[in-house]
Amino acid sequence: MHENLIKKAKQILTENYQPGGFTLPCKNLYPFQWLWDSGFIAIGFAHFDMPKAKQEISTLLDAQWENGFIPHIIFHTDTDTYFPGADFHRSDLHPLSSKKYKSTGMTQPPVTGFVLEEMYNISPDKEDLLTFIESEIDKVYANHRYFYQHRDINNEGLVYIYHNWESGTDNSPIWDDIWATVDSPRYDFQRRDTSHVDASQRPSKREYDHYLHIIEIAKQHNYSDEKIAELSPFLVQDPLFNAMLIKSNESLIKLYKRIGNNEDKVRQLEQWQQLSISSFNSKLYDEELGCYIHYDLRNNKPLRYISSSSFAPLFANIPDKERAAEMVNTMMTKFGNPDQYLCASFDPTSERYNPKQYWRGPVWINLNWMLYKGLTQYGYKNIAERVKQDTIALIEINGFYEYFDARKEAHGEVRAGYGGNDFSWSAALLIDMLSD
Ligand code: 9WN
Repeated sequence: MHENLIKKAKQILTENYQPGGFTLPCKNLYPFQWLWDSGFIAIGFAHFDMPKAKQEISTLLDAQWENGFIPHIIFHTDTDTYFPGADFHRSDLHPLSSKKYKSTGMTQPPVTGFVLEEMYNISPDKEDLLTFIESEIDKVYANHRYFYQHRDINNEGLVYIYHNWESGTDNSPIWDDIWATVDSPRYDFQRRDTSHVDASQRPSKREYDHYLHIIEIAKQHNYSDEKIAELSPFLVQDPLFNAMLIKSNESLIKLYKRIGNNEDKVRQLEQWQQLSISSFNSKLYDEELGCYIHYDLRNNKPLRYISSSSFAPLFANIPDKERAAEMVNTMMTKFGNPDQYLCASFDPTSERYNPKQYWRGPVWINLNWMLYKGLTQYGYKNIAERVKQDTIALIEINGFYEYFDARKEAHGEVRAGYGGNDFSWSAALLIDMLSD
């Protein structure tokens, strides 16, 4: 079943793979290596080309900074078809940045730990994979140590992000509340994304002003974590980001135990994990909304909106069974109407919902993949199956787009897949879902 889809998905990944040992998220639109894309891509490759899956992760970790930080974009080439590029980000300002690669000075959701575990589970040759994991796992551990040392300013086990691009959900309507507090300059710059993709499917010019403004502040202080924590107008505890960290902690614990002789690291990870899960549950859960939400650390207030990130904690085993039931109820009431594909990226009943624009509403395959896994884990087999079938349908009808309209009526006569086409993680994660 779905042989043609799988064949096409493999072809996309193979064609997006680059001589530098990494895979483009999407030709033209995203011409470098991105952190969380690489993780998802490695899971896809693991099913049919393990050497490429390993190479993807090794290249990513090779760009790690001396303090354990892993950047969100690694600029492997000088192409100027993406804005803002290496010359704008200036990772060289940070004293501990990579001397080998130019990169951004911000990160993305820490997926690498659980990606190693997924690769291990997929591989028929466990011994070979364990050898590979042994060679890379300490770098991932160092990355987690970086987060707990530098991004957890209240020592509560919850790390902050200082830029919307760190969230991965770049222009979520949740950030509107933050932008309303920021008086960013109006910059003069030439965008590249809107020459590849219809502007109505991308963030606005004003939003880009904010994005650049935060980077300017960080650069003025050579990307010092302490200064960023003090000065960035955007300082958020994001449930998706923290759930990824927690999920990856869990994977590191399991993998270190399998490798053996790493008791100190296991003990440290377990300590982090305990604090993180307990604070996550006490601080980020909104009883009234029945799901997890973001917390604005800069302005000290919860951001009370429902997005697909609100349900990602299911993937990381964070809620207990009772809470999981509440979350599923919220999800199905707000996002689960039969005339909608699961799962919109933002609350379809909100006035901020936009079904065509990027992270303001469309369905994204990486979030669907996490939800599928999370729902399965908690025993919601039927809803998990619906997420899977919706994912297949969206790709079958439209192609391997970056994001999709959640409204069923929008599909058919016209294409309702948006953003970039032949998008790598859509291909990679479909391969994984279809292998189940
Ligand atoms: C900025 C690469 C990345 C994804 C993000 C997605 C988009 C970049 C952009 O593309 O962000 O990082 O230029 O819009 O929002 O999640 O990692 O696919």
